[in-house]
Amino acid sequence: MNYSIADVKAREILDSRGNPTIEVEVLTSAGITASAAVPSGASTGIYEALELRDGGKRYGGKGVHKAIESVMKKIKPKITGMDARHQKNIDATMIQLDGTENKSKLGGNAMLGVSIACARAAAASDGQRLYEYLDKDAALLPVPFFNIINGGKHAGNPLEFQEFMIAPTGAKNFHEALRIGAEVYQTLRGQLLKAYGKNSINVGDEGGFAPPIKTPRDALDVLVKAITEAGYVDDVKIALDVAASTFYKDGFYTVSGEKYSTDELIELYRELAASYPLASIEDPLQEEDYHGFVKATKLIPTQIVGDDLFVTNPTRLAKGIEMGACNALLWKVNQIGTLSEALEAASMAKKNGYGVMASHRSGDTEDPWVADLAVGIGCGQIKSGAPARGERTAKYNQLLRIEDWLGSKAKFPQSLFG
Ligand code: 2PG
Ligand code: MG
Repeated sequence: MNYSIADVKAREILDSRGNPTIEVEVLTSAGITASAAVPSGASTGIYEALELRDGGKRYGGKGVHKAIESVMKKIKPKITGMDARHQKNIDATMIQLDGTENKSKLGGNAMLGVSIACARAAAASDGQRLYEYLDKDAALLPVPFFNIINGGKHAGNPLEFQEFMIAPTGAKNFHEALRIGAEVYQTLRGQLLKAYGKNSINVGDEGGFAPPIKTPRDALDVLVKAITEAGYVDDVKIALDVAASTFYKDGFYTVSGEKYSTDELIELYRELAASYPLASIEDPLQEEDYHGFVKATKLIPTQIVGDDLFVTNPTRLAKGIEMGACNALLWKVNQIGTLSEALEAASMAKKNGYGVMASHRSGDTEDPWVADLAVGIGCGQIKSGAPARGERTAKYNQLLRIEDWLGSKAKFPQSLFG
């Protein structure tokens, strides 16, 4: 079997927000073709790998012709002839070629497309699925965290907190978790329609509802009501992605018209954790405040997930581990730009007792590779938005398939959060 890379192609496609993004195709000399589409965030951390965009008039400046040029003119000549299985070499070659801290020369988007497409080509060459290529013994499906109320930069409502998620931690397996999530989502839809009228069932970028709710407590009350009516009080926990950098300014956080210091905001989380079945809080503070995160991790009795703080960057994560900031990593491969570096971050997190939650982006595509990766690394947690909208269900449906393929070997976390 010949694994060498014979050709690389790149094209501009649209993401779920209607913005352009890059899709890369890798062809091996054995005739295997594999592709990967690259997602894109809205609440992007300032330390993320740079998305190379064209500027100018076309697509409001968001075109990706420059990223395509990176792939075709710079990356392709270097990786043609390389063994598609040699992921680390391929990624290291791109990192060297780029030569910048934040992948601004080639573009993190260009590099990620190549990186994932190579992994897929290698897997397909061996007749393997992507998750089993990463680990032939992979069998752990993740608990899904469904973002069913959207706020922040993902919606047009007044909520500052970005994501209100439900996690069916009491489910026996993945398909039951998905069903519970979908039932609560539909129950919530009915309740919102009754309580707030038609406008409240418009959805945000990740498929969650964006009702005209003003405070985090109101949103949490609405969630609890839906979970209760759907009959899953014992099976469903709640999680937040606050994305606090988006409402932080000059030392203060503004929530529902009130200013909070770091300590006051931590106190608010403690109160929320005492009143609601809160299991996980992502980015409770702004992305530069390592010391605040250390305090938050000590004082708040939930999983504390670092997204904009760590940006899936092994160096930033190592600092967090050293200091005791967070106890979980949000794992977004496009934040760092290559599969190898993302795998390094995930294994560093695991080795140090940190949880790992695999994640989509708010601007995503119908490509479900993150579902395979979540199973491949056996992280046990994933967030991919609401159980609705094609680019979100693409990931959940892929997890259903993987569960099916694994058959009796499939496992599901039985004691996530106790
Ligand atoms: C997040 C994500 C995904 P974005 O903050 O975790 O839900 O949003 O892709 O906009 O960064
Ligand atoms: Mg986040």
